[in-house]
Amino acid sequence: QLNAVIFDLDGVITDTAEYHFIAWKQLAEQLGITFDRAFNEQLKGVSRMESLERILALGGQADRYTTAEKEALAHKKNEHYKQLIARMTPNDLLPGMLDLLRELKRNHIKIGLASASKNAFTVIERLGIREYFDTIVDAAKVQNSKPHPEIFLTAAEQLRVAPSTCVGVEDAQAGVAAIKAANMFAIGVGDKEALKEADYIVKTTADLTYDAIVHAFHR
Ligand code: B16
Ligand code: MG
Repeated sequence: QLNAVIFDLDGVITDTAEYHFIAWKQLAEQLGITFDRAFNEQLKGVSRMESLERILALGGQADRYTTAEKEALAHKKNEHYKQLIARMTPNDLLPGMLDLLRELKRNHIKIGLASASKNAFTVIERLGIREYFDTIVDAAKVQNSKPHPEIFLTAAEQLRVAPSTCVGVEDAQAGVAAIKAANMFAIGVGDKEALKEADYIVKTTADLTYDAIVHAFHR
């Protein structure tokens, strides 16, 4: 029986990856590091500090800064990111997502959020979908980042449902791995090759309908 659907945020509900990209790119340029969209793909689902480490490593600057300096750099990126997301509106919801949330509610399926972003609350508020979520678990509430299952397990616990009755939805490989490790049914949104660990894959959120989820889960 399907009791809950637990969503990742960035790349599933909305495309904040673009804003992360703009903010990291500006910081990287100030440090003399250039990176492109292809590299940005590798930052999806990865925490803020780990993203910074990867960018510094890309520029051959892995050992150049102290921990305090790195925290200041990450803070600077986040301030820019916060400016960008402050302008988000319900129009920034990915195709079909509002319908899906409505359908889940109508069918009494619980809805959770499991996001590696510390800005998850703000984004959900800006998108105007706070009311749909029965629980929101973000990076500030867990010790271990994806692919560790903690964030998905915490969401299931707060929803008071068994993990095996949950569907998790992710766009990142580490996220799909986290869902599988939590013993949930994993739906991947995006590239078949990259997300091959998922139990069911859709190309875009437009294909992520309530019926498709229920069918896949009971197959
Ligand atoms: P913040 P998700 C992740 O969110 C993003 O995919 C990733 O690119 C970002 O670095 C991470 O959140 C941390 O975000 O700096 O706002 O705490 O995909 O797990 O919803
Ligand atoms: Mg994501």
